[in-house]
Amino acid sequence: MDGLLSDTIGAISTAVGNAGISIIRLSGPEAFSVAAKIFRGKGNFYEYPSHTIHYGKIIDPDKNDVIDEVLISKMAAPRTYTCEDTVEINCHGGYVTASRILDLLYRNGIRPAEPGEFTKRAFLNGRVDLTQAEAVMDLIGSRTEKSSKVAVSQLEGRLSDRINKLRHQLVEMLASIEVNLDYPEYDFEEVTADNCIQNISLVYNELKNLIEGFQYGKILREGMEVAIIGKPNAGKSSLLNRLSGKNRAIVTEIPGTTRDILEEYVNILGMPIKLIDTAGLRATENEVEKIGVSKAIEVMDSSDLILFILDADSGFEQEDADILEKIEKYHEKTIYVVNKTDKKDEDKLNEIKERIPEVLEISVLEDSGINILEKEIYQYVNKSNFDTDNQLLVTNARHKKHLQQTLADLEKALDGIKAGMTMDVVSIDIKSAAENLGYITGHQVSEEIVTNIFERFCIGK
Ligand SMILES: Nc1nc2c(ncn2[C@@H]2O[C@H](COP(=O)(O)OP(=O)(O)OP(=O)(O)O)[C@@H](O)[C@H]2O)c(=O)[nH]1
Ligand SMILES: [Mg+2]
Repeated sequence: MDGLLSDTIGAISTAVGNAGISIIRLSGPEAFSVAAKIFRGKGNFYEYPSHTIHYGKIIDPDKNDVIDEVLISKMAAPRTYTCEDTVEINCHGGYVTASRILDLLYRNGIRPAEPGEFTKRAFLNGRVDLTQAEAVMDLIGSRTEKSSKVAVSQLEGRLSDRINKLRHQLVEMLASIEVNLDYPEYDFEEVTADNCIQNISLVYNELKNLIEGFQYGKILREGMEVAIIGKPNAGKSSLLNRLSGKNRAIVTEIPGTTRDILEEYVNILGMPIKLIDTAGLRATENEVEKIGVSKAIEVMDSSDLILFILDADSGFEQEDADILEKIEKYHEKTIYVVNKTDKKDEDKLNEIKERIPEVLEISVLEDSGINILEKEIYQYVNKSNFDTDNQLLVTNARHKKHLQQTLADLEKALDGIKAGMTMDVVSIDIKSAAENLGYITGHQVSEEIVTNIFERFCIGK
């Protein structure tokens, strides 16, 4: 057996903290012998059938101390998460009990699992591929139902199936080229420039579609970034507090209250949104405020959507005109909102409506118009024609990078064929493309990448 997998690992698999129960998981060749040593229940642990659960006690064999009453599950390789012998101990929750059991296990030859090591073993033992392993991580981190749906679909291997199919097409093409070159005496079907271009283009277009879905996938995974922009005192922080349901930002009637960028994750109609509150935009001499203003301008550029907040209490002012000018180039990704419509000063409101006809009227104070704003934000994300339930989405930056490299390789191959290069030269680029696709699913992957990916897992998974 691989040296890396010959030891037995253990960790608390449930969240750290006070809870009804905690689950400690062991995986590896010594899992059963160590469990047998510290568990006292009815009968002999070794004789329990696989995939059964048993009541008993965890005893420190050195001191004969009872540590906890537990339920223990025994699962024999290979039908387990890691494909190795696995034991799960359901003990009472709370950090102290679980830590005492863990400590006992470590004293008896179990090694503490590194973050993601259980899933890494599942990968190294061939039970899941890399995209599936990464999906486990996404699932743990998903903030909404939609993003967890995408992760589950990757966990089921849909993305890997597609990538493998495309990779297989390239490998077949390589094989045909090689057969043609190496065995000209045999009567194989000739690989012509035309059918090569055709085959490569098919793969190329499919990859392109996958990459185009990335931006939307990223929004689902990490949350769409929505920046709240406007002049001081318009009610930006009040809106952040209202949408997040928390008293997150300081709100005062003093213009220039918010100085720094504030971020808060909110869930709008099932969509993860990263709301960003910013400093009110105005010309200022105050050094701190100046930095805040320039940060707000940066955020305008990087965010996926801007909410430009105007103020019905003050009407349309020079500061609004200045912002309007700055925001013009982001018109496509801006929702215009006028707050404080409870003030009922029709003239001032009309002043704003004249300048910005399509402005959404809200009052954070009276909680009016907020639902409509939430719907608009939601619709903005969904106006891209993505059917999240059925569309295969690339959500992971690592996958996207390799897809882009594959595309570049295929472009080179296509250019080469068109420039009349010989097939053995062209096949170098096709081979590189196939390799790049292999990196995504881990069919060809260096230890370095594997380690890098699994380090980001939480311990116990
Ligand atoms: N009447 C009324 N007052 C509001 C409304 N929303 C916010 N305010 C008040 O407007 C003032 C400014 O609110 P903030 O949320 O701090 O405004 P801001 O845009 O974050 O201001 P800066 O951080 O200074 O840029 C506070 O006194 C709020 O209570 C509203 O809908 N109606
Ligand atoms: Mg503020």
